[in-house]
Amino acid sequence: MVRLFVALDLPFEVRERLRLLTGAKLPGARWVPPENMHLTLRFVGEVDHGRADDIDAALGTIAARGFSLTLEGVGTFQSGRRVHALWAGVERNPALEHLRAKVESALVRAGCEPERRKFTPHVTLARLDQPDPAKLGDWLHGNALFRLGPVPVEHFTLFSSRLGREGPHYTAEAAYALR
Ligand code: 2AM
Repeated sequence: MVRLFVALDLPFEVRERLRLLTGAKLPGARWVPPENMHLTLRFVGEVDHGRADDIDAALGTIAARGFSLTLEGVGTFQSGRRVHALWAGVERNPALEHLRAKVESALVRAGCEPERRKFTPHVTLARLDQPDPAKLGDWLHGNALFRLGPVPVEHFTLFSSRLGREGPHYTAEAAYALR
């Protein structure tokens, strides 16, 4: 079995700029290291190797144009009253939505269950465990005007993920060009 997701990897300079948002003294935050930063198009989860091959083949048939995107703003994900992640957002982008829709139909063709959750494009910057509300508020306020772009998108990537004691380790299994 292998744990997969489809994502945009981010250019080195973009991850370095995002790194400047991380590392603040925010008790309860586990900051994502720059090498792990990405924009998820679709989480797949655990599949067997046969299904992984089908996914790779289906993603390989996608024809879509390259585009650019702009990262914009910061925010949090919450479940109930628990704030569990900090992210950088993405300016509205029809080309990104179009690519996401193509990835979704390719995965369904490859036998994956349809994704029912709404797509909220973001780059996760930290996972949170009971963060200090005042410090979290300061961080959100201090980075509210964050904006970075244009970021060129010339391919998308199928990643595998291994969960280790030090956090997840992502490996690019295949990249698919956009032209
Ligand atoms: P996140 O950035 O919001 O945490 C690899 O785990 C990627 O898949 C992460 O970027 C993660 O999004 C995303 N993902 C989406 N749904 C997930 C799930 N149920 N479990 C783990 N990761 C998920």
